[in-house]
Amino acid sequence: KEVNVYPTPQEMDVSDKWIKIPEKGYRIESTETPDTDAMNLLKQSVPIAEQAQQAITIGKLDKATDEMQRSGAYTLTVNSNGIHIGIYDDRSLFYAVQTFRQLILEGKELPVCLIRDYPDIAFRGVVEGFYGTPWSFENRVEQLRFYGRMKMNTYIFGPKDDPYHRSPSWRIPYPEEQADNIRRLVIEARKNKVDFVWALHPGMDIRWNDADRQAAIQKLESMYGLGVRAFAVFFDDIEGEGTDAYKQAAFMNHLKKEFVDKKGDIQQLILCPTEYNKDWAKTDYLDILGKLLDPFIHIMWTGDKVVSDITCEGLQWVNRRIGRPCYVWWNFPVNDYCLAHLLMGPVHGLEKNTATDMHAFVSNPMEFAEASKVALWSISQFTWNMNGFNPEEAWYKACEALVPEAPDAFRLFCEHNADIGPNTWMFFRKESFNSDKLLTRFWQSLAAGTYLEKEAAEIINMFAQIRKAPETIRSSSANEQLIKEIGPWLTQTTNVGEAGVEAMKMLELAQKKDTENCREAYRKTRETLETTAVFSRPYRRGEQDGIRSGSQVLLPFIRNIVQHVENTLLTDEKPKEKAEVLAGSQAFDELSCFCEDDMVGLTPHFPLVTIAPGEYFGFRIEESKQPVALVYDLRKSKSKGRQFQGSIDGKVWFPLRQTGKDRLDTLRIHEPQTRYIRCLNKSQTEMSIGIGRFLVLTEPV
Ligand code: LTM
Repeated sequence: KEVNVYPTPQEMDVSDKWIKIPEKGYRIESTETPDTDAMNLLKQSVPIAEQAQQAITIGKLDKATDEMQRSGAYTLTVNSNGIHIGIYDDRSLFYAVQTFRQLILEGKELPVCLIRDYPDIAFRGVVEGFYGTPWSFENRVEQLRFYGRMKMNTYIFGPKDDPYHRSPSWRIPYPEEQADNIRRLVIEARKNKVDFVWALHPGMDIRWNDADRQAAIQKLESMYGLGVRAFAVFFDDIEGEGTDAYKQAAFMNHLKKEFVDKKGDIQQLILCPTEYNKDWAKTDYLDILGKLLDPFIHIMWTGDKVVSDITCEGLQWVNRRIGRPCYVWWNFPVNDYCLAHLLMGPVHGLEKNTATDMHAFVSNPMEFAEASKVALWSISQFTWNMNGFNPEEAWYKACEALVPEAPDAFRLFCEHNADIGPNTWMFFRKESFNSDKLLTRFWQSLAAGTYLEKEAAEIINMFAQIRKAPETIRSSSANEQLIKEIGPWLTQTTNVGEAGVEAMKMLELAQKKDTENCREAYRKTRETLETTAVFSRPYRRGEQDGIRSGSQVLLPFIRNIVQHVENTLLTDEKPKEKAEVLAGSQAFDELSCFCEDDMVGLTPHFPLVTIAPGEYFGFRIEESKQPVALVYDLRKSKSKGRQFQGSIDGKVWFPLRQTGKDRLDTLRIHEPQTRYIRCLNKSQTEMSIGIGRFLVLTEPV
């Protein structure tokens, strides 16, 4: 008989004795008026009857040590005399019942146990703060229920693409239907003991005057009217007037004095600063906030970079400057900067000794609410009980909780959909972590001249399982929302599995020197790889470069196998020429190219470099490929004087459509014979550029 409670309680002493839940159930004896939501939950778990012999007693915690004086702290004792729950507040009873529910075995038995439990971090949860399609009302209701179950107590509403959250419509109240949805969400949040925090994002067009101060208070008033009792103001990702630290501090203090203090029942007031990570904090901005901001106001922080690990050292650095423990906004598993990827892997990169260095920890998720639960599950464990958190174990359990009908298939899917791909933040997460050793050993041996037969059989079997997993998930999971969200990646994972199976068959034939059949298998492998590639086309927004699965380990392995066969048996299939960097500036001497089945590009070069007038960087595409579109993301690059050009022969250049001021965009390439692509400094002055992404999507000729 196993006892599993999530998040893992701080102290749990479980004996091997089990007691039967009495048929008549329990009567309740409470010194407090017990929380109604917790009681409803309890009634769903065991029969409650006034006449029952056995009692569930509920009382205030006595001898409450510091950690037991935190909202949500509880004790739970189960023995043959009955059940006792010790509570600090209403949240405590709700959480005790959540734990109690997990102890019950098949509705009949309970282990004799003693649990003493409390959160490591006071405020834990989610900031819906991504760019992209905001979560639906239904998604949010389900999330709030999930947070209740996982003992997370904070949900911050701040989706970048909600017009009433951000400039220019932040001054306008929500239309009736949306307002009503928020009202209902606040009620749902309350039922689940979650603080619903509504965030305002006024920085793009705020004027630091009475009218806008008034407009902000009026907007908060309208949200207060919908039941909201916790607020945030975001000043992230803005430029100009709005970024002034003195003005922001004065504005926030005004909200504190004129709104929060007057209301008297506001739970939280939070600021997301403009310099919200160490990489960007190069001025005295944070010190000013630290000195001037009312201590009631908490300050958000994403870490050393926009997307980065959370370390003790990093948190202490910012805390010294802001004069209070920061409010962590963790940018994981958000994927709005790497839309081709789903981030379904384990949660790594959170240092365990950080509890006292933060006031709160909220995670920014993907626009896919259900899929985000894999990471959120782990985040609930980490924030509740850091020492009890084990990333692999939590991930393993999360997959089971989300797709209980086919946990192994879902784990396999998640394992091969964890890579982030090249990104500006150089944030890396391991993918295919259970198969990379086998694949590396096999490939290294093959490259050195030995074909490992037993391992080849294992690998073909592994690819066959990968190919099958998506269908198993689709046909067995009852979670329709999840299937809808991850649908394109399910299809892509099948394609990758198929390409792997074909490649391994081809390699076996190559080993047998069966040229004819090997060539046939080679064609099939290439075709399957092209399916993978075609499927990776941009599909939603400008910066999206497709649907990527298995991009870190599986696809590079398959490509290696194809190249190996081209270099050994099918030498006539070898591509005539390779893609090549064009570096018309010494600054770019270190650039290199990458080639995939459906794209050619420059590997990212994040440090900013200066390019003089007339200088350029770019690349030449292999003859076997036809360019379709240029995708770029150039950090800190000004658009003025910058021109994207194409050429057929490398001598005569023509402009690709010149775009506006976007840092990132996708340009169609209309001339199929284009072989050369570059970005030229056509201006009379130097410009600085960092290359996040500069690549061309291709099709076979
Ligand atoms: O991280 C912050 C404070 N702001 C934005 C988020 O809205 C966005 O989701 C993440 C990830 O791209 N990066 C940001 O800069």
